[in-house]
Amino acid sequence: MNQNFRQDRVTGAGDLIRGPGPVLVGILNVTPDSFSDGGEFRDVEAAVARAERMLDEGAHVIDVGGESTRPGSDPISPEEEMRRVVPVICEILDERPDAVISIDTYRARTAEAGLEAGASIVNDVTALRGDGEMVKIVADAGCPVILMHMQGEPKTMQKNPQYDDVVREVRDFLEERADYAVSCGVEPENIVLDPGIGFGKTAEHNLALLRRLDAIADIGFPVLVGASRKGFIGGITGVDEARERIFGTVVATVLAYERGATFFRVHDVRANREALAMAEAILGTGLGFPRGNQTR
Ligand code: HH2
Repeated sequence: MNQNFRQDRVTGAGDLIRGPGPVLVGILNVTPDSFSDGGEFRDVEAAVARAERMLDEGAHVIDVGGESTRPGSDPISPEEEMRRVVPVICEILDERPDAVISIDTYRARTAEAGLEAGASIVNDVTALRGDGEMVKIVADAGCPVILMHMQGEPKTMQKNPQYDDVVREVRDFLEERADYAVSCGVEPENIVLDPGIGFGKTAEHNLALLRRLDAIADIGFPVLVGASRKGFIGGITGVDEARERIFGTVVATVLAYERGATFFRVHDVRANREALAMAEAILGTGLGFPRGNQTR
């Protein structure tokens, strides 16, 4: 166990992911170029205000990212990524010491810096393939990790995504990545799987995965869905402006919940929380949303 990580935080995050009921992960992009909110939360003050608002609206986790992975995006340097995210994590925790923070990065050094600053979950869109050192950071920290499927890399992934059977291939990939993580010392109860909506997938691929999320949930780990405001929702609903794709997003959230997803990475926390509260009530699955902001 790496003692630089704040053990109380990591334990709290583990309890959170193992708890019952849906988990709302609020998106905080500290980037100039994210697809729906790029540039909005670049300075620390604006980013912290956004995080606090999402916590007040019911987010259980704040996912802080310093590099856009939107289709066509270029990577930035690790130094720049750390410069963007570490002060924001520190400042959120100064204001809200109980906040659970995940760090959205595929770089081990950034993950390590984020964990040292007080983040307690690693969200890796490469599912531990992007940086050979990442699995060790996660295993040593004993923290939860989100393993996401992506075909190709952000720069080119939407050019011509191809699958014979998208559900089977994504399922097999995630199962293999979870096995790899466990073989390297990650605790199985710290793993969350994510089909990677919009990452090397056409609208049809995204819809097939959302329709058959039960196949991903059957692997035996909690499932995260990140459909919020994404392009395929714009294509279906005719809403060009990403930040206006709230209605399409909440339908994706609710139907994903019905099919077994329990983590939802969203921009619009309040709308998704209210939709999930209704879904829980109708399905009779709920323990009752809303619960305390950060303690479940
Ligand atoms: N989507 C994005 C970024 N990180 N992480 C997980 N686990 N799952 C996702 O679906 C996911 C993710 C892309 O969305 P966003 O952060 O809003 O935009 P950008 O990459 O342009 O910053």
